[in-house]
Amino acid sequence: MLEKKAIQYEKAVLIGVVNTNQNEDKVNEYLDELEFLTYTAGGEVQKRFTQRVEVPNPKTYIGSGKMEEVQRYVKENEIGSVIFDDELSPAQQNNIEKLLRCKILDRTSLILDIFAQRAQTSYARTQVELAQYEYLLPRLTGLWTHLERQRGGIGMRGPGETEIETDRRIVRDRIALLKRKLSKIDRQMETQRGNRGALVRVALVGYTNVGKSTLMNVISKSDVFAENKLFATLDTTVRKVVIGNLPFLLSDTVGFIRKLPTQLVESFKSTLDEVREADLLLHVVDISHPNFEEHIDSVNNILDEIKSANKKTIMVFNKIDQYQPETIDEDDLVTERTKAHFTIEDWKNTWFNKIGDRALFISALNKQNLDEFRKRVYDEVRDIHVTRFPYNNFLYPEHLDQY
Ligand SMILES: Nc1nc2c(ncn2[C@@H]2O[C@H](COP(=O)(O)OP(=O)(O)OP(=O)(O)O)[C@@H](O)[C@H]2O)c(=O)[nH]1
Ligand SMILES: [Mg+2]
Repeated sequence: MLEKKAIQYEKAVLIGVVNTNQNEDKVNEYLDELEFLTYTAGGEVQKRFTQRVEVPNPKTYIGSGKMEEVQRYVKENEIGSVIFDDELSPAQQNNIEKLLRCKILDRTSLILDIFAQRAQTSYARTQVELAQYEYLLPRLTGLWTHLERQRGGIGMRGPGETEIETDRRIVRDRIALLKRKLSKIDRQMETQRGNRGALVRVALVGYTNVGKSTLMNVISKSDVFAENKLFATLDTTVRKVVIGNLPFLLSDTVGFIRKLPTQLVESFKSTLDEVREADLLLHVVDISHPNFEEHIDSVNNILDEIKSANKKTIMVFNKIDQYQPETIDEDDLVTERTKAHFTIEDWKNTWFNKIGDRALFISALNKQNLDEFRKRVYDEVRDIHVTRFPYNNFLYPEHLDQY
């Protein structure tokens, strides 16, 4: 009989701050996401601490009274990691670690850790390693040295394990080496992309866990890894898809997230080339997520960062099967109707008013509305195709009877 391996989840607590930019509800939403990230990294959240802090304490981020409370809790409950929902300065990280005597992570190091854990190919591993070294460089002095590094777990994967005590010079050399290695792979990939000819290129983009890989799988009948954790996909997969008689290339790539560490955007540049060089973007959105509008903004910001914000885009609202609007009882005259009460029809109208038929509502899982999806993608790809190959226009009849 196969031995069942129990997954050991490491105990963690989360810390977030309330201020004028983020009220209590918002912080809790952010902490929900941080909890999901923690779970993806292998941690189990035992408690959340929040404090109203207008300007973070330069030494310890939160105030000393709150810190004592956290300290007691960490000690009494054998907490392995304390995770902050923001980037800590190297000094803050150092000070807090001395006080709490456990691993201190921030949003950036947690995301880097998940990327390190998930990187499959040597290309992805090299990119993550580079990002981790860039993150570590300003934090080298005394970081984690009083902890047993062998313990491993969250935040301990990747280059930190063996080389944390080495001096900056060695880290800088390593960064230079990784950059050289990456630029060599980049050149190879560029050639590969060049070999694909002039086929129209379509890229799936979107927040993490919205269903990009699931959609890729149903559209291209391929088998890309999809699961209900964050950052299931780190590499780019490209498939040739044929709708009707029209072939094009469809790529699925790494998902985005709010405050995606800049080190990652930087080192994943060439993975993101697939997006940068695409003719058409399919921006996939999880409409069942309460924060989906904010997710759209985060994705648009990153697209802007990689100079792809002005591309032709179809908004694909996915997971309509899971969408649950809040309801108001008929005799309830007090509750105000907000966007949370919108039905799918309301959202359709809102987006159709905004961008016309460049908004689509589907369920990749239940295969709802996929024919309309195929038709829309077909029409867009065809438009691009005929401008590129004006002379074989006749191959692509206006009306398709079947896909
Ligand atoms: N209910 C529902 N779940 C879906 C739908 N599409 C995808 N999912 C689920 O959402 C989760 C994430 O799907 P993925 O396809 O891995 O998402 P992704 O956007 O590729 O995620 P990353 O690669 O992590 O960025 C999986 O558990 C899917 O089964 C849908 O239409 N409805
Ligand atoms: Mg994916």
